[in-house]
Amino acid sequence: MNPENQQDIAAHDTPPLQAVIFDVDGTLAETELNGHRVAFNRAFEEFNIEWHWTPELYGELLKKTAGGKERIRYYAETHAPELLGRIDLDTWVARLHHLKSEIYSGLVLGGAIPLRPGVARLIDELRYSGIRLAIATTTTPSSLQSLIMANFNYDMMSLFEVIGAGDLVANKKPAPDIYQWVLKQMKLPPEACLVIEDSLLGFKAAKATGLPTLITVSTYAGNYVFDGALSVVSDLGEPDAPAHHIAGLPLAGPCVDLAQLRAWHQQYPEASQHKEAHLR
Ligand code: XBP
Ligand code: MG
Repeated sequence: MNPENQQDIAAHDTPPLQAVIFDVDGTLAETELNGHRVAFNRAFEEFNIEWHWTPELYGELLKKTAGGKERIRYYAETHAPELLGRIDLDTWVARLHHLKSEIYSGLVLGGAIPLRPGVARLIDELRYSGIRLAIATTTTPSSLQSLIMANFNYDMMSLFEVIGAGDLVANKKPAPDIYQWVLKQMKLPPEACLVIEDSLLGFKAAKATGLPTLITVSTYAGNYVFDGALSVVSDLGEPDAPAHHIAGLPLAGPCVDLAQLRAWHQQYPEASQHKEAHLR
């Protein structure tokens, strides 16, 4: 098929871009290393538990589990199985995680976690262009609220029309549940949306929902293959701090803007099937 025909079919098949759905951790900000990880460790100290999650160990845990309570439970299962016999295990995990979330909020409200390059710029442009905005994250709503309060002039409810967060769904990423929940609230088909994700677990969740996905690789993303992503870039970029293209459809300018998102989106689903979308 010649490229012109291919473009015609893609343009015909793909509805116009109506909504952008953002992941949070690793996508809006690098929250894991100096935010969540530090908060977990401080909570362990306050609970007198001799656990310490080093940057390397935390990276391994991120590959296995999304969700803070799930991460604590996974670590208990693999490193402290004696804890599993506690009759109050669920309450204990919930209390520990609640403390961790309070500590995390304190860190981000203190300014410890800035947004990644281009995030505020792109969100502003999308808002003013009438693109609908949503969140799909495993993070606890109070932690998200703190991150937004610390970094935006708006509260999260006025920035995002739909917020899929925390324990709203039974199965966290890589299960598609949170993305399916968001689409249901927005009454949109997946092809009318574009997701921005940073990790393999998040990408799997979006892909399983049939959502066109841009990857902005985060610190903990690792050397993964994001097979089927529209494009893979280092970050969203700023005019004076260009993003780097890594794989998939090319990045036309120094940064990701609405015109670029629309151009990529119009090439879905063909783009999602080509085998170029690999991290090199
Ligand atoms: C992020 C996570 C979260 C955070 C902690 O995944 O896995 O669990 O590490 O959040 P994603 P909570 O970016 O795919 O949403 O402790 O609030 O659960
Ligand atoms: Mg993420």
